[in-house]
Amino acid sequence: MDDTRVDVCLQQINAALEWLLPVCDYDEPVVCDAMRYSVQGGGKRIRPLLVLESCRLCGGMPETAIEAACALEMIHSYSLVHDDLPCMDNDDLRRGKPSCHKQFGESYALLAGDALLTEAFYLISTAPFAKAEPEKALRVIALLSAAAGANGMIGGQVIDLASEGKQIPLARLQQMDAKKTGALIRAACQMGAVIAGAGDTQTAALCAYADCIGQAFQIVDDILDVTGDAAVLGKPIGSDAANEKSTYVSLLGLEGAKAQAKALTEDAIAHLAVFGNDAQFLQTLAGDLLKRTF
Ligand code: GRG
Repeated sequence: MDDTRVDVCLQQINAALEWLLPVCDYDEPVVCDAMRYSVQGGGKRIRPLLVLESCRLCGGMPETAIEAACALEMIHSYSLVHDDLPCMDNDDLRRGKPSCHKQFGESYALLAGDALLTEAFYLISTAPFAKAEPEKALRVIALLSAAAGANGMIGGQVIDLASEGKQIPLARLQQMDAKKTGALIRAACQMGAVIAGAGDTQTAALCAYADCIGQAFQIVDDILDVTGDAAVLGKPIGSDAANEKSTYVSLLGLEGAKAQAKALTEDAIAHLAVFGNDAQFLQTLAGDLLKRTF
């Protein structure tokens, strides 16, 4: 990928998150500190990158989508904070640092996650693009809330919890991951498209691209849990096997999972054909996600 362009986008996202996260207006800043700690903890920023680039690719100005991009990253961060809690995965490490509840305690981690989710929607509803074009903001809010909600990301987590200690078939694993991982990735592309005022063909192509990279992303996650380097990943490996979880690796074998991720990445890139030569950023992003080591 054009490293300079990615670096510029990442700097914009990180700077925007810094000033868009709420500042505490009373004398107990612990939850605001926990929110900042969790959001600014070294994530890859894939979802906000997808929002900004989808917007640009559909003819919009990426700057108009920055609040929506940051809101999505806040929701992603909340999901990680809650996922690490003792009542969920009970993970002590996230991105190589103590997880939020290890650093701030369970009660404050719970509240920080709740606040990140709530503030995300405040951010979109008060963004400049929402004031200029409120109907677009309503569509973005509907997309994001559906993707994060009971039939989206939360639904994926429910299937995950209900599958504990069981072997599940491939179709069930795909359904779980389409919700748990895929829904926010698809929403990222859709949100960028809506803000740009994209037509149906562009939106459909971006959704198809997102669905392919979303599934490939989860397959690579499963592969890294077997072959990854714990120091690079920032968390221990082997947890899926230790918990006897069905994964793409357990169901397809390591080589089968790698082949599936590669095929999905190629399909993702093919779906970008409608954008011609302008889609290089998203093409390269798909390839980079396939090769990622963390
Ligand atoms: C809200 C209770 C509650 C649970 C949410 C979806 C979910 C449940 C938790 C997310 C945890 C998880 C492992 C989801 C799978 C998707 C995934 C691989 C997330 C990691 O995303 P990256 O790699 O993270 O983009 P970084 O650290 O780069 O931001």
